[in-house]
Amino acid sequence: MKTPIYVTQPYLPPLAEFIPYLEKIWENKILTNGGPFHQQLEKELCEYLGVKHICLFTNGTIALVTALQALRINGEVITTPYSFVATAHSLLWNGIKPVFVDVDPNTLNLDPAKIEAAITPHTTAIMPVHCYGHSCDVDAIQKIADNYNLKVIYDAAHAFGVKCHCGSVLNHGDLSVLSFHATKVFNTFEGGAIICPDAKTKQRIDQLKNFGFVDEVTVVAPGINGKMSELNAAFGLLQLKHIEEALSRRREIDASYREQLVEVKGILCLNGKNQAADNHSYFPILVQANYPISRDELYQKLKDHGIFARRYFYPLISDFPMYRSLPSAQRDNLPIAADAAVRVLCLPIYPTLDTDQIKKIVNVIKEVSKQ
Ligand code: T4K
Repeated sequence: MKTPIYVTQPYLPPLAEFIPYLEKIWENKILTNGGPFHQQLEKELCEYLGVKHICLFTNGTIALVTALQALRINGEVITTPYSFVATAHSLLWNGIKPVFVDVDPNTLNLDPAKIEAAITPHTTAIMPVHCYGHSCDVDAIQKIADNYNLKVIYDAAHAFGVKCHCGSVLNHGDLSVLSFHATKVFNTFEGGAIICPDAKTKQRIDQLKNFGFVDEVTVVAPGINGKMSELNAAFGLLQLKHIEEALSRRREIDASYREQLVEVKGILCLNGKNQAADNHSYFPILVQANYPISRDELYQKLKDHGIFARRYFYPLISDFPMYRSLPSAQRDNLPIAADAAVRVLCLPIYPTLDTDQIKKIVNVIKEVSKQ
């Protein structure tokens, strides 16, 4: 029996280290509603990430939905088709029309050069994604937002710990949204967060994630229940103690793939351009036309060897039934994203992936290239 190798595996610290946290919860009987672990995790994450304020959530999707509510976004929002469906779904949940704009061929992030042409009198915001933890062109996007008086909400689900030229990438835009899902670099089983620049915005977001309550008898908005529980927050605190070793192992795996794949014709390894700190959350490769088989054939070949690489992000969001009739979803509007979606393959990367497993994955890719 071959042991399957998945695209990722959650980082789990030694179980014994989690017991004291559970004992504390059993002792004080606070399970949720902004308890002590929730507060401590907010504080420690602000310090670790280098951000001013953070609001913890049950997951990244509810955080995205709430971020849009917090800034009272409506009308049309410019976004990328090349992401996980939650990005655009958060717009539909708010009754907002997504307007898809094509991506940059080098980063596969929203192409700032194509944003202006998509702006209409109904546009209120831009929602870019730091895809794979590779930073968007934050300066160019901000310039456009300033010129047209638009808000910017970054879907930073992949960008935990990523730094660009001026510190944490999470400080750009009006808000940034993180995911702490099991498959992410930093996980709390399920979880998410909104990074915000000032205490007033944090207060509004904290109200919105708690039904809109201000106090026992005052409700100021039709809020949702998006609070992170004490169990998840406690796990996050423990994860944070191990984050450096997890990131450093990811860095080694990334370097090892690059070194071994550099000479394989037709395989292009994507990377974050000029970032001050990467998190190596994914290892995306593009299968080019001069590789002997197609991306889907390579995906299948790896699967036959028990290697479950994933086609993130295929299909494009704009191809799903609830989006495909939008004018901006049409193929001729999104040629770069459409091409990337049929070429990309995310190879397994996670801290416990060992050298032999990496070799096995690389060998399948190399063997094909010798055909
Ligand atoms: N924005 C962006 C750009 C996102 O990528 C995401 C989530 C969001 C927003 C929304 O954030 P959340 O609401 O999820 O916090 C996964 C994740 O479910 C999803 O969180 C993530 N993006 C997306 C890119 O990937 P799937 O359908 O690929 O997950 P799944 O269950 O197939 O897992 C992939 C592999 O991971 C499995 O083959 C095995 C391994 N795995 C997975 C889980 C859940 C484990 O080993 N243990 C586990 O518990 O969506």
